[in-house]
Amino acid sequence: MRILPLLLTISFGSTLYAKEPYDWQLGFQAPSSDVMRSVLNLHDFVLIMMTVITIFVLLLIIYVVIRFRRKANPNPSKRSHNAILETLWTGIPVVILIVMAIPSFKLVYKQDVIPEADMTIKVIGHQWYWEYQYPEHEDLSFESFLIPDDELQEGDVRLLTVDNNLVLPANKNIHVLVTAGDVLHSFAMPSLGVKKDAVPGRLNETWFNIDEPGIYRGQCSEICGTGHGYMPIVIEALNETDFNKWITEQKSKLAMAKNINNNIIIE
Ligand SMILES: [Cu+2]
Repeated sequence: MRILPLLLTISFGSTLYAKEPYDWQLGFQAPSSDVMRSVLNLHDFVLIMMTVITIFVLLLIIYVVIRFRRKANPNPSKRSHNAILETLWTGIPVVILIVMAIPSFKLVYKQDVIPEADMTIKVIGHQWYWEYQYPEHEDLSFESFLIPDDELQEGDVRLLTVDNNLVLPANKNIHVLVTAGDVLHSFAMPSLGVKKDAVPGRLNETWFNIDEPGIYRGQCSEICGTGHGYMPIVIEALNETDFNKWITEQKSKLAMAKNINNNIIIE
């Protein structure tokens, strides 16, 4: 269990495993994918290294300030080189950097290489809403807009609730194609460890595998204009059966809409 969220939970009484930001939150959201757990592990590892190095340097400075002050050391040494010391203070940092680089590259590789996908979803950023397409499901697609403050229902999270959630299956490798229709946006889901730029005229790709069914909230993370703060991303993860049921429902709705349109054209 991560210590910082635990302490914060004790001090502020917030929910530990919220997949959304909570009041007085410091640090990261609870991870809900394997990639995000790896990100947190690397972060914790680097944090420990940083802390140890900073304390070591601080102690060294305190020692030097006291030990070599004018009163304690009236005749300073004339020495200007020390081969052993210089080798050490070059060599040790190199070793530290290598120790940090290995897990770091492993993680970059893990995020970048998309495992065999169970489904593909296409995400398109617009000023200022998201569009989601399910290319494997008869071109099913819909838009997702923020619910404004005056239309929020009990239990809705302000600025993080939308009319149409991005519905996805949990425990599946989801291949995500990201692009934009107008300006730069960024598809970011903190609890899944995903942040991918949405660039007009270009298709970026990423992936995630959601641990368990639930609601996950993210936001556009690339300043894209005045509505940038008003285009949240809400992922609703369902188990396989519920997801298949949802897909079937959406498809029949789509077919009905197509029929109505055709009839109007024929008439
Ligand atoms: Cu934006």
